[in-house]
Amino acid sequence: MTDDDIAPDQPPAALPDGPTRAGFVALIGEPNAGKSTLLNQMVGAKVSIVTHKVQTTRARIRGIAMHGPAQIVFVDTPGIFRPRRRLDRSMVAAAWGGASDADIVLVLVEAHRGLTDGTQAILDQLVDLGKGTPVALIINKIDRVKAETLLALSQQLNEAYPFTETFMISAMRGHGCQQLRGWLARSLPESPWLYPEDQIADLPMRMIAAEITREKLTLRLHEEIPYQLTVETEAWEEKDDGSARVEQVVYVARQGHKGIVLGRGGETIKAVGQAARVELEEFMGRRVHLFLQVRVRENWENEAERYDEIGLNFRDGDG
Ligand SMILES: Nc1nc2c(ncn2[C@@H]2O[C@H](COP(=O)(O)OP(=O)(O)OP(=O)(O)O)[C@@H](O)[C@H]2O)c(=O)[nH]1
Ligand SMILES: [Mg+2]
Repeated sequence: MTDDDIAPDQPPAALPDGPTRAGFVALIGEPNAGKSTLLNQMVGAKVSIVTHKVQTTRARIRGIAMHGPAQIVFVDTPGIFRPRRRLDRSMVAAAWGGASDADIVLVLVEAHRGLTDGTQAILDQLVDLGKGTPVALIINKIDRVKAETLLALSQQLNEAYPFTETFMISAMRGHGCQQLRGWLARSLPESPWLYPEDQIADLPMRMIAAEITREKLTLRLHEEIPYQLTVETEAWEEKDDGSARVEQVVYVARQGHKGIVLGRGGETIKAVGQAARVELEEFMGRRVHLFLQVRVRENWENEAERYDEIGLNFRDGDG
């Protein structure tokens, strides 16, 4: 058994004798760096959606991990990039908000891409944030490169920014994650725990459900369509038999997108609904009846209510 083989479902430990620690650890980095994958790995459950496409995460998502006397609250954030649309600006603002509210910041960099212009821009802006928060470098996806390249990359990145600590990990495979977790647990401030110790996420269930559906849509749809839709849970009804009846709306920006999301004879939306339902049932541990509807709403990206629903600040998007 390696350090990383710790079962996520082990029984809760007895209350520790020493002081408890707790705090927020923000994950920031370019889109696709693996922030959500790392959060899920740390929490031991899929709390934040993951796809191979950039700009998957849209808002701040908290996942909670216990480590001995420490409660580590991971804050997943949208990738940081040069924003063009209102939605982009709100997303990037949410990411920086996550960083500035955190006790510890983790900057994720992809091992095979190294110090990109995008990462350099993030480091430049981190310097401006300058408030003495520990910032650790996380070189992720080490499974994609030869070990010999990592030392030079670490040196180059540490010359670009005075990181408190450097970790080389594979968020997907879990390599290096136990060391990172241990360091975080030791570095957080002494504090009472912020959540009940069996809580793993801080996001309403209807939002988690909408995110799961958006993940399935993003995986199935191409080009700009995933970026121009949003999903909301409109109704949630608990049934007597213990199941839940969940109604969701997919807002698309163009009439033409509606047909694509539905697919021929409705086959695309049907497959999306099925995949989302299976995952939601797994997450909740009970049966779900999921109903999806697609509505055209050309201007959803300029409606404050849509932003509220996904936990973004509409005003942050003011150009
Ligand atoms: N090979 C490899 N792939 C990884 C690793 N970590 C994440 N990935 C993959 O990288 C892609 C992006 O992962 P995400 O976790 O969605 O990345 P993100 O930083 O949250 O992306 P945004 O939400 O778009 O900002 C997915 O296809 C992951 O499976 C890793 O350690 N190794
Ligand atoms: Mg993400």
